[in-house]
Amino acid sequence: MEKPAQQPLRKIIHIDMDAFYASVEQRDNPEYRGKALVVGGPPTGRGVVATASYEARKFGVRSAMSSRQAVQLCPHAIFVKPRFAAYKEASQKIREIFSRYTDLIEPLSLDEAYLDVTTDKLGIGSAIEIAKQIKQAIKDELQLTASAGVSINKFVAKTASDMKKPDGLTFIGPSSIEAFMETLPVEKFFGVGKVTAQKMKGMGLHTGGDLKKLAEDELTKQFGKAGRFYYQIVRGIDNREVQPDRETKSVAAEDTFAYDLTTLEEMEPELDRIAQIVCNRLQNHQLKGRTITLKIKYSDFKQITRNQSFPAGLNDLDTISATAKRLLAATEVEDKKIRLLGISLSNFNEPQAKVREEKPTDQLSLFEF
Ligand code: DCP
Ligand code: MG
Repeated sequence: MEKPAQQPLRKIIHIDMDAFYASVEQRDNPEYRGKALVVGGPPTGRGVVATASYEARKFGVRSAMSSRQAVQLCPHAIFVKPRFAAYKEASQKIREIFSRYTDLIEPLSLDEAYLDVTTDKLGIGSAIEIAKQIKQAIKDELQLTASAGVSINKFVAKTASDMKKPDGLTFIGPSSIEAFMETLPVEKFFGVGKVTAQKMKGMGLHTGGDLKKLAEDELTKQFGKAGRFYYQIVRGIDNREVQPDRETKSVAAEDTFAYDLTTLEEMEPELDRIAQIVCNRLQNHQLKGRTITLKIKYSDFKQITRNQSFPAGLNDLDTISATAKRLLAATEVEDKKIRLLGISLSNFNEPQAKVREEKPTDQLSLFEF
C-alpha cells in the first residue's frame, strides 16, 4: 500500500478539572458550597495555598500564594487541609472515563491530561463530541466539572482549555490557529513566566503576533532554546506527541525572581516556599524521593545544581527545606547574585504512581527549556 503523503491532522483534547481540590471538598462537604474555600496549609505559619474555590478567587486568592496572604485578601475564607486520597480517587475515576475513548492518555497531574482521539475507540470521530461526552460523564458520575480544549496540537489544546473556565469547552480549528496565536498574550505562552513576560514586554513584545515578527535567530539569541519553540508555536506548529504512561522521574518547583537575590536572609524564605510546593506535589502523587536537588541560576544565567541522597524516600517539608538550605549554604552564596532557585526530588522508591514527569509549572514561575 502506498504511504499517504501527509499525516492526517491529529485530534487532541486537553482536559483540566475546575478548582480541583476545592471542588472535591465542596462536593463532599455541602456546607462549603457557594463559599470562599481555600485548600492548603494553615493561615498561620508558612502554609501555602494549593487551590481556592472560584468564590475565593474573586478576592485574588491564587495557588502557590502564602496562606497568610490569602487570609488578608479574603478574611472570611474557610481554610481546609488537603485530602490527597480523595483527589487521587477522583483522578483515577476521570482517567477511567478518558480510557473509554482512547488509550493515548498523557496525565500531566492529578487533574489534567492530554488525550489523542485522532482515532477513538468508539468510532465517534468528532473530538468536540468526545470532549462534550467526557465533560458530561465527569458531571454525572463524579459531580465535578472540567474544562476542555480541542485542537490539532497539545499547545493550542492546553491554552484553549483555560479560556472558558469553569465548565468550558473551546475548539480552535486548524484554520483559526494562526489568528489565535497572533492575539495570544505572551504570558499565556507555555514556559513564559513572570520574568520572561516582563522582558518580552520591555522589548515591545506583547502578543504572539509581536513574537512572529522576529526571526528565529533573534528569538534564540534573546530567549535561548525556548526561542525556537516560540518561533514554531506562533506559527501553530507543535509536533509533540501524546505520550501515555510516562513514569514520574522527578517532581520539582522553581521560581525566577523579579529582582536578583543577594543575601541568605532573602533566599531562605523563598526556599521554604518552594519546598512547600514541591512537598505538596509529592504528597499529591504519593511519592517519596531519595535525592533532593537544589538548582541555582545566577544573574549571569550560569546554572549549578547540588544534591544530596538519603537511604530512604522522603517527602516531608522539614527535611526538604533544611536540606535545600544546607546545600545552598555550601555554595558561593552571597558572592553572586541569584535569579532563580529550584528544588526537585528524584529517585523514587516505588514507581506505583504512574504519572508524568512533573515539570515546574509557571504557576510558580517559568520553566526553562
Ligand atoms: N495545586 C497545588 N499547588 C499549586 C497548583 C496546583 O497543590 N501551586 C493542586 C491544587 C489544584 C490542582 O493541583 O486543585 C490542580 O491545579 P490547577 O492548576 O489545574 O488548578 P485548579 O484545578 O485548582 O483550578 P483551575 O480551575 O484554574 O484549573
Ligand atoms: Mg485544574
